[in-house]
Amino acid sequence: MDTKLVFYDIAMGPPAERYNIAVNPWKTRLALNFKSLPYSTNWVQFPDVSSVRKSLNIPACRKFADGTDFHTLPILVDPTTARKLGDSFDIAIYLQKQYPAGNDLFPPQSLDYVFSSDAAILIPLSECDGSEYPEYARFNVNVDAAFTTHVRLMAHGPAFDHATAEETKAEFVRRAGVSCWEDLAVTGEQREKLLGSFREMLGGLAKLFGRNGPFLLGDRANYADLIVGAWLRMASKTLPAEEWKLVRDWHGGVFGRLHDALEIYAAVH
Ligand SMILES: N[C@@H](CCC(=O)N[C@@H](CS)C(=O)NCC(=O)O)C(=O)O
Repeated sequence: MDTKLVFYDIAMGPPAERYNIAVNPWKTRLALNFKSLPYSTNWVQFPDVSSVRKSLNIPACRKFADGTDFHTLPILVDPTTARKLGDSFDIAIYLQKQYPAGNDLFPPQSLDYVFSSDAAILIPLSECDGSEYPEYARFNVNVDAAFTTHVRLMAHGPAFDHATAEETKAEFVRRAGVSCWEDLAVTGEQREKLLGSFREMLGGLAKLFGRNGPFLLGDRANYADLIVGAWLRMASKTLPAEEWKLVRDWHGGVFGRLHDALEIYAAVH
């Protein structure tokens, strides 16, 4: 029997140029590589996420604002234990407990970061089970809220697979309650303002990264670095190049350094 872990990620772009941008699957991929665990990727086209998740009998862990199920990835299946998990934070905890050898995802540390904003989040975020590693759970929720509040900056970035592009765009338009894809673009003064807010938010986060860096605890990464790193991966692929360059350089270059230092855990298997 093949005992490799099976990881479900969202495939963007046409098959020959497939790439991955989704933040929560990125958290899982970084964690799998960080722990040097053998796994294979099952690539799922964006419109197929719901049916794949349902076919594995994994309940939705997220809901749309109207209360209906929002089926998401990542999913991890472990053939050795027959466990199936459908939330990136649960997956990270499982990996640490089931495979404690090697790099530690959750070394004790205080992660004193709280994000608050009046800006609405279009699709509510999941609850994060804080019963284990509560510092990390709270950090995950706050970092997700902080970036999600600015995610419209990244909305027009991805190049979709031609075969599914129209369906994918239509779904984003439906969720946003706008009338066409172009309405989702943030431009001009509105963009400048949102970029300014993004910079300020990142300034708060940058304070947690000590002078030594590149990681929160110095030269060894942990899951909190991977959470931020996953958002940076998504930003790097979806922001216009000149804006990604700004993000890398803001606040003394802390996020460019973090992104680059995590490159060793970003291999796509
Ligand atoms: N709390 C979940 C959230 C997962 C989530 O929101 N996944 C997004 C990608 S980052 C997704 O699958 N989206 C599918 C869609 O938008 O249809 C987790 O951490 O795994």
